[in-house]
Amino acid sequence: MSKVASLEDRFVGCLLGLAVGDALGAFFEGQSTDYMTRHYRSAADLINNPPPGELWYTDDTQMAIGVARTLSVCGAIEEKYLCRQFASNYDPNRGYGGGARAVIEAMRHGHDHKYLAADYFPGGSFGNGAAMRVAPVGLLFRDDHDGVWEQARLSALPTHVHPLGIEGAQIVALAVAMASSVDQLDRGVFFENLASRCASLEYSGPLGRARRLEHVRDLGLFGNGIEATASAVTAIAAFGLTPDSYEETIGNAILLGGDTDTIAAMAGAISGAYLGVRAIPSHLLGKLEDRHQGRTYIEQLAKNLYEKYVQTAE
Ligand code: F2R
Ligand code: MG
Ligand code: MG
Repeated sequence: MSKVASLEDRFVGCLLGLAVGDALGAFFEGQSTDYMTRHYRSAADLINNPPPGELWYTDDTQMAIGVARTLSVCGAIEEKYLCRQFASNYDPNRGYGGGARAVIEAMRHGHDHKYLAADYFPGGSFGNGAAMRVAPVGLLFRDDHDGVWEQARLSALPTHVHPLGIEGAQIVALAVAMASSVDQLDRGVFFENLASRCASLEYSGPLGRARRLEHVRDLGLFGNGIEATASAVTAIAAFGLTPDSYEETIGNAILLGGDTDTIAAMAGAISGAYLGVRAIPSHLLGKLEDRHQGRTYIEQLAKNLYEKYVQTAE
């Protein structure tokens, strides 16, 4: 399929695609695969019959807003500015992971958050919290894959110092960068570029298998958990399976159950970066919350990030 999305539409599609995937997935976070398949016949069934009421986003979008704002103001990850964003945006009702919550609360109270990030879990967190928020890095550094890799690492460090937590963020950021840069996805090149950058077999192995994925029934083999290794490749694989459909990509991700908001947030960001904002169903976009830092704010933030990209590229 040849697409007509402008680059600005892709920036907006990425951030709103993340928010809609997160907010729709949030209704089902923690449900089993069986529960999902008992209630929905297919991805289309879920997308066409979302739960009633507003789509309220979670920590995934709230932290991605902090990353996007840092990049649009600073032009790169600046640790202190990023931590201030995480701390000032923080709303504990948005469903944060336990380690992330402890680290951000330490930031808010001026305590030693770096110590907590390193020691709350042995070796640091390998949760998917760095991967779920990293998409804006892939957008701003889309022309520089080394830059994507390094900036994604820097964006992870305030909360996720474990190598697997960091590398999960790096592959999602690179997937966004590549998706935003091609009109026709070459799955072989896409997955090969991702796998060849990875230091860990935990990622390079599944990415190699995701390249050959043909049927949605096998998507769950990549995992549906809260660990970065059980979710980042899953999201990328969901996109690779149905690159021409935002609906199918996030619908299939959510039907897996488990960490539905986060897998759909990551898959939705990659899909939105590829297809542009018009690929997001308007009935879902219309239901996305639009108060403080809601839909209108996120759209403007994506446009600001695009402006920063244009200035940097000149
Ligand atoms: N936390 C949730 N969902 C559960 C509750 C939501 C509920 N609906 C509510 O409203 O309260 N979702 C969010 O958390 C995930 C991102 O988590 P993040 O930011 O990575 O946090 P954390 O705490 O660092 O890691 C998450 C879990 O991973 C395990 N873990 C991580 N590192 C570990 C290590 N070194 N050793 C052992 N376990 C480790 C722990 O179980 C952590 O709690 C997203 O799903 C987001 O949506
Ligand atoms: Mg969440
Ligand atoms: Mg989650």
